[in-house]
Amino acid sequence: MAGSTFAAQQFASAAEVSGSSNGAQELGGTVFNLVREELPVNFTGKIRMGLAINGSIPAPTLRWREGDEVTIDVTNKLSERTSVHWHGILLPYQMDGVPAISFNGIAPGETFQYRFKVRQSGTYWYHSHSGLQEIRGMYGAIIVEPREEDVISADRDHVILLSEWTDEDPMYVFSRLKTLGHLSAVYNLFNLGRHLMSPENYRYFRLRAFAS
Ligand SMILES: [Cu+2]
Repeated sequence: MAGSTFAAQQFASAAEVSGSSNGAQELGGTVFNLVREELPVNFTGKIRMGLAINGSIPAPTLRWREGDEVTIDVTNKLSERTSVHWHGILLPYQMDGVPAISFNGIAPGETFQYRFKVRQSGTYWYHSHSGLQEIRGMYGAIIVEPREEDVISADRDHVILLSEWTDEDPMYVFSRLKTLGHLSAVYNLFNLGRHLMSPENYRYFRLRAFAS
């Protein structure tokens, strides 16, 4: 079908030019070093500066284990402040990573140490909570393995992480969002790029997962 061909081409070309066809690297254990810096990317035929963690967009997948204490050093090599929000993770508020709530963010050149006990299992994600850095690439998956035996067994474990990319300055896109009447979209930053387009340009994706 035309729709699925379009989807395949989009993913293939994006993977080719960004050199990330193998997906994000996976980091496991209890001690992590995450370095944030700019990275030239080419998702559309034009080179733009994205924001990477350890040279990767999406950011590395973090694999934790329920009950472990994890220590995560986040070093900011950007020229602006940054932060990490551990989305959906139960933790002390000082570790939540939202600037202006529990800390001022991580200044350029600074390293902030997050440390907390992992009290749950499942699939989560993390992202920058500073400005619109998330739109420019700062998001990644978290997998927390259960302490006891996993009730769901699988031969292979794959992470599918969907996102959008815009060549526009995310601040410009955000300012336009408010004039388009899609109020709910204001809260859904991942939809920024889509709402610049007219509905007839929307694309729908169907994902199939199977093992052979
Ligand atoms: Cu979040």
